[in-house]
Amino acid sequence: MYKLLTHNDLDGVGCGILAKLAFGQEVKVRYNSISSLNREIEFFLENDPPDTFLFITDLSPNEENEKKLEDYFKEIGNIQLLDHHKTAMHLNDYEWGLVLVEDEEGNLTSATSLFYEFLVSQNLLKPTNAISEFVELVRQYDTWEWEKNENQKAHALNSLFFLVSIDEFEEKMIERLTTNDEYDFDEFEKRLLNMEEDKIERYIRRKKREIVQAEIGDYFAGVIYAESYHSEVGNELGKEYSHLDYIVILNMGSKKISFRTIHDHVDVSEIAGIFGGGGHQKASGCTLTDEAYKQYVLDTFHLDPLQEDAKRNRYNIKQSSFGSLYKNRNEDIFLIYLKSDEHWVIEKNKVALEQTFTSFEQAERFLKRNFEAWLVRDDVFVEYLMNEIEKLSNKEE
Ligand SMILES: [Mn+2]
Repeated sequence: MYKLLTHNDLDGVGCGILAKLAFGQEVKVRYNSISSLNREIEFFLENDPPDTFLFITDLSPNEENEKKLEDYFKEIGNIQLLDHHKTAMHLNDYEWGLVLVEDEEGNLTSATSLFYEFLVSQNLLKPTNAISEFVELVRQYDTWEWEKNENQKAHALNSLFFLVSIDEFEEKMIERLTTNDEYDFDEFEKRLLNMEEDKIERYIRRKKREIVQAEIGDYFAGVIYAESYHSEVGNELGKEYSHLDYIVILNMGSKKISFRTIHDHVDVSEIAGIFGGGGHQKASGCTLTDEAYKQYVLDTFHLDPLQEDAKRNRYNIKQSSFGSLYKNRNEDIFLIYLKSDEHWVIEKNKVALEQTFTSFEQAERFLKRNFEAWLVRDDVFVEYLMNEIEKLSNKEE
């Protein structure tokens, strides 16, 4: 017999599907949240017969169970853990641990891609085009490579995963992967997925108007409440408010926090680690501890949301030689303009700030981090210019 303890997200369930393709009735699969894994490990160690081979994928045990697994392995063997989370690297010290964040070619791995390679190399699963494509879609979604590759199919696979139950998803995929030569969605799914994409877009649009900015330690964080689409919300808000170092997504119902960043200078697995969580450099999570609650909920509750930059302007645009006009909630007016070569200046209510900047991006980042200002719409900009001209002509008279 085999047993698989894996994560309850797309990547974790991808492993479950591969296990069932490889072992059929001979495998028991349990899908877990990060916190329920340790209970399942303890149950296995105490109750499962010793000829059961245990796989753990996409999740890692706590310190106590790490030791128990090592003791069990020394006595009986029959354990293999496969993971790709940076915060699990220490498990490579064990014979039963294989943690790989990047493969030899420099591609980011996922638990599903690692498990697939493992099963194929052990002759436990025969590779096919359909399975390979499915595994690659899961990998691209999980590592967020789909976005840079514009692989909508990978994103759609995750959307489908959330539209149906895990059981139904598993059943659909196993059927499809055993009968088809290529992986594809059926017509009904395609229509459903189009509607789902629209729904996600509307959800994100709303979240863009609810985010607050908080300075925490050395970083500026954007804090938002969201129950669904965490990766999509984190990514889109990260791009919209790129002056923020990372995005904090609070799910009060499940008392969980997700952290996301689009930047390379921040490691959100370290931030989650402060509260006992973990994950990847750009995506991580933890439970909402008292300490985290104080920092992200209590201390930010009174803050007003940020405002998006105007998007459809023709005149007031960024990096314009005339200057770009910004405003904040106190009705302060800011102008960013190029004074001389590589010498960008910020004027606050007509008075130039002391600091100057070598690029527009740096100036704007400073402005947004310190004053929470947004690019105003063309009509505000034009009104501002008219007033300026009026003042000038009054002076001349
Ligand atoms: Mn994963």
